[in-house]
Amino acid sequence: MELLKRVTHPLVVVTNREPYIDERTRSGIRTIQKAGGVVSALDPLLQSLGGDWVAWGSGTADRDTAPKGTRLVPPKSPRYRLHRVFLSPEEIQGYYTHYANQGLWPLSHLLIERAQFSRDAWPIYRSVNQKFARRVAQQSPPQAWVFSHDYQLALLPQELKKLRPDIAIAHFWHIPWPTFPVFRLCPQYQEIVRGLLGADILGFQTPDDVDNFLTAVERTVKSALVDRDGGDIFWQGRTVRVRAIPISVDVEAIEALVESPRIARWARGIRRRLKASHRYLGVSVDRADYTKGILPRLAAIDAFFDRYPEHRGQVVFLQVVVPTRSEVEAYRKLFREVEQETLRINHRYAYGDWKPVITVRRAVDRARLMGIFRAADFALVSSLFDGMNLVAKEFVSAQVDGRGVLLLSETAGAAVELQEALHVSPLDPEGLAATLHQALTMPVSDREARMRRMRQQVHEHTIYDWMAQIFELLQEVSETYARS
Ligand code: GDG
Repeated sequence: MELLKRVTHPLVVVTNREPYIDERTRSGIRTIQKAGGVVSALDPLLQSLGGDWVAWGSGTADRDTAPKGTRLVPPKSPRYRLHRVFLSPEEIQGYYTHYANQGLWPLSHLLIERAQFSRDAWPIYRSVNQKFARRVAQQSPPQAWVFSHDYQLALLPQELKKLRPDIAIAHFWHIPWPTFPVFRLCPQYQEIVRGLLGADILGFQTPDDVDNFLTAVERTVKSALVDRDGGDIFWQGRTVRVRAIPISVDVEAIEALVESPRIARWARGIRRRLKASHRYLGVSVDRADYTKGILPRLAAIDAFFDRYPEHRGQVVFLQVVVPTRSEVEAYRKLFREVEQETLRINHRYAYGDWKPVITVRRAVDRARLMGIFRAADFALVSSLFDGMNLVAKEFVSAQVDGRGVLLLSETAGAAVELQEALHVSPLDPEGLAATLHQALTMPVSDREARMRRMRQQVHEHTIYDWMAQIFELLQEVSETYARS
């Protein structure tokens, strides 16, 4: 892998969630591998390079398999070290459930009224970030490269820099960075900004996120010098490089998956059945999160069948809704509401053997999911706000036959790059319904041309290009350190 050559220092990855979770089951301990985009890209890299990964040990058997926190992974053919940070129930509540998921998450997605910052949660968030920093400092070889992630660990860069100034730190913020008047609503906004400035490289998904962050720094840290054009911040004798580095997917791995005989056969089977009944398949896949706009999307589907009755009996809409963060009431409520809405729509329109909406309420095997993306005629991504949205890029990657249409919220980060998608406003059900009608009646040549251009885009900007950009910047930082 070309990428391997770019990693010239020992690599330490830090995420909230661990790549391998050990769970206690009736038949013994089972290791589950997380299948998110970041994990599935970084895991093979660490498997080739060796190295260290620090994460919260959240599995029920994590303490059994690694009493001191460290174990070798993957379990069957160990290639790198996974260091688990164990958290008490109070720490989980304060750090994860409250401060990160009920505070920073909704605020960063501009859902101000959902954001709650309890006084008690903040010191816990801070101390868990310090705990992570101590663990990373302990495990990192001299002059290591640390690649840390996201809003759960906003204070980690600063805490780590204090302990280990020799380490080059790249921190990637996966979710949107809101405008300053919104971000200022976080009672600890100054601490969060300063916490992140401990990094040498700060990666965001879009140029707007970078802009918003630079403004937050200008307004918060008066002694910092901000070069808006270059994206560099000079502060306390250091340079922080702030860049838009949009995350992507492993397009070739997805293509290989959907072209594998088993999945290709399965996708063909779906298509044959659809053709036999003259039907189109639409798909959407989300964690059951209020930022993903699932309820407004269902309202749009309702409007679609109401406005365009000619599509009744012809279009089947498959939505995969994966339970997530069920410790937060808002998430449990949403899950119930999606179910009720689906029932209502199906009750209103279904007839004979046709049901307009099929909901799968659990995680689907990744290979099959990609097979569904290949077979689908259109995908509907209608997030209210989204840092990027990998589903949009996965759908494009899986469309090896090149005929599907992507309807994509213009407020998802992915819309910046996927210009040939049909952009929709997530809060305009009528407009979304009209765009859906347009997608289904568009000439095939038009659909193919759009998909071709989007496929070219994902081929030119893969997850490996994303990592390569981070590593290139880390190299720059290490060279500067070596000179000073
Ligand atoms: C955050 C940001 C940003 C979903 N259901 C199943 C399943 N998935 C996989 C998808 C995709 C991933 O989970 C979801 O990624 P998204 O990007 O759509 O959304 P978030 O989880 O909110 O991620 C987001 C991302 O970080 C990366 O920077 O794009 O904006 O919010 O890979 O395919 N995978 C399987 N079964 C499922 O049922 N196997």
